[in-house]
Amino acid sequence: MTTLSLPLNSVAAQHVFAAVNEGLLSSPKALPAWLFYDETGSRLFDRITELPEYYPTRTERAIFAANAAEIIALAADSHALQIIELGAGSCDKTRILLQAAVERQDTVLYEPVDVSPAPLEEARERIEREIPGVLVSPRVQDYTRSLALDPPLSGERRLVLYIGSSIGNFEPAEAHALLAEIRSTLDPGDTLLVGVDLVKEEALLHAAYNDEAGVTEAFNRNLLHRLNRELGANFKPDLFAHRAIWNPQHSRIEMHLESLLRQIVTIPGCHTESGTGRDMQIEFARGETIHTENSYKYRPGQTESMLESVGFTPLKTWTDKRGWFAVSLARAA
Ligand code: AVJ
Repeated sequence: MTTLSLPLNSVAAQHVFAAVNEGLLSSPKALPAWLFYDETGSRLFDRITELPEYYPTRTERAIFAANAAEIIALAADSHALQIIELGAGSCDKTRILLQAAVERQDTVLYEPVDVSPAPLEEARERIEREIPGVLVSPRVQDYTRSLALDPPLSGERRLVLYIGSSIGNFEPAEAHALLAEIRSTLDPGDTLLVGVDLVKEEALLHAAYNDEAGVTEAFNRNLLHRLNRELGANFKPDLFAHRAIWNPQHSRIEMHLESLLRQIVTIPGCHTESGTGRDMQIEFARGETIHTENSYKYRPGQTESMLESVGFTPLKTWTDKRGWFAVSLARAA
């Protein structure tokens, strides 16, 4: 029996261990999508957003570019705005909205929240250099576990950004609960901007998650590399194939890692709340998969009704010409 004590000293590693303990010892095997975003994974995701096949990021950015002034004006409702972003990552598209906000008011407080610290730090440096007037106050936090927002500065209204189709990772009931949680932390008058990817032709969806260059494949497999790095597991990532398939019943792209043969993987034990200290032996049948992500695609109007059901009043929805992506603004009622 090997007992790993060093890497698991951090709370973060224990969080990873707990997720693995829960997801790989159950059947079917699954891991939560937040595990993708270590430093390597965040960089791979940034490369995904630039792939020719991956339309969501550039489509949402175009919607912001065309409508930023209107979005900000509607959200502000003649007050000053403070902007909070959940799952901010590299904050790239947000800069368009921040630019529009500083054009209306001299200074804007911007609080990006993300589980990955490195992209947040880079974004802070870049935004403060490129958009004078924006004060960036990053927060490393898993907003799905706790969403304690600071109270607004007096007289200011908060605009929460939940963009990039991040909500697509959640099952409908979880998405609903998360929006309800966001609503409960806001005051009447505050607003929420949600970006969702829309249902479209299957070939387009399939290509976006099965790119020619193999970046999505690397992003998916990085999860196993991460478990090797952080938990001392002995996954051979090449023995798992990237699978991304459209599930029409659930209106979602599913990503899986499929074991190419029968194999047993060992994860050293650890003494934590969820660990017994004994090594974990994980057996994979040939063809068995680890379900690593769901990416739900919405139908027009669906976001608005969900927002309404948790106490928001939908104000306006913007889409692109092809109807591929939608951005909805709603006010806390
Ligand atoms: C960051 C959740 C919006 O679902 O499209 C990209 C993540 N996964 N390629 C998405 C992702 C594979 C992405 N989200």
